[in-house]
Amino acid sequence: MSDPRIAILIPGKIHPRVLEKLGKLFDILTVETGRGPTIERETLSRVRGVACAGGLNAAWIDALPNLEVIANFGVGYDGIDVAHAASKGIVVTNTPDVLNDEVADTAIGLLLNTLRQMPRAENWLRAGNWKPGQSFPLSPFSMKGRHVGLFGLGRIGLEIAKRLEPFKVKISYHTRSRHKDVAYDYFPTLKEMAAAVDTIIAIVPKTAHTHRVIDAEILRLLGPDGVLINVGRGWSVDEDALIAALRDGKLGAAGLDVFYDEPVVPEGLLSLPNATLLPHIASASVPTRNAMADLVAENIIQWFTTGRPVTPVPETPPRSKG
Ligand code: A2R
Repeated sequence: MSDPRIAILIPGKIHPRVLEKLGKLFDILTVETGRGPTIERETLSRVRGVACAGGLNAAWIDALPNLEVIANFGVGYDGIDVAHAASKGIVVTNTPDVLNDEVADTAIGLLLNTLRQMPRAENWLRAGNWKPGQSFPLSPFSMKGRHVGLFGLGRIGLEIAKRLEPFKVKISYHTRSRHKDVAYDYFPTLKEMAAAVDTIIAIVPKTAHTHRVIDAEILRLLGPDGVLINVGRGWSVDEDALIAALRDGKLGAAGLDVFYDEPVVPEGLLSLPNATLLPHIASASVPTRNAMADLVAENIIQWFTTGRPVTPVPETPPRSKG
């Protein structure tokens, strides 16, 4: 299928493979992102699809009178005003599943690094500190004997849990609804789980209900040997409370791949030795990002060929176009 009359808008940067795939079939318009659209009305009216990695607000959606589909690069689609899109019958798609393994692998790596301080040990070696009679200090924490609570047990959370099993740690989880098909202990509230476990791995989406829910109280319950790992969204953590808890020894350590106001990382975190910090790389390998790009393109292509996008989000109608 090739229809150059259909214009696909790409606001901001996106993986080059999306441009390459869609460029063979559609008229691609690339524009800077910003508060709202500045291109002329006639061009905007030709746009029937959007592929984006940085979100799309209501102003953009309203400026595109013939928009039918918004394909998001990423499983989390909190940057898109989905309620607004849904109210206008516009389908939103995301890229679930293709990144589960990569994000779960990263979560395990981040947990191990946080517990065993491997990045710090390597820096110590590279700085020439390893001399006869000198050894890197013992890590205060170990994976051994931990009780890990997964905050979120969806597609990615389940993969993290499966990877934790061979480490012989105890595994529990908190979600709003209990999973009948897993044997892990369920906690109906985050607070109850935090009181029972010594490690939390957060892998929940950014929603109105997950805003700064990992607060001073949750961190206090994890305790001085407690560890927080976040590979979901920085939105879920009260970063000021986290900095204070790490600084005051009320929480043992934290490993973060996501931050509240990315790419801004608070100075308070940067200066803490018990924080392991990554620049939102959980899905960022060449193969996984290629798979995500292919799924973005495929969602648009399928919408305009069969009327059935591959991975529509639950909030927008999984209806057929034709
Ligand atoms: O609450 P449930 O039963 O819907 O479980 C979901 C859980 N979850 C929550 N748990 C507790 N309190 C909440 N307010 C809450 N909201 C959601 O998060 C489910 O177990 C999990 C989300 O799973 P999935 O929708 O399968 O998402 P996936 O693919 O695992 O990705 C998670 C997030 C993305 O939204 C991005 O923000 C990030 O990871 O990359």
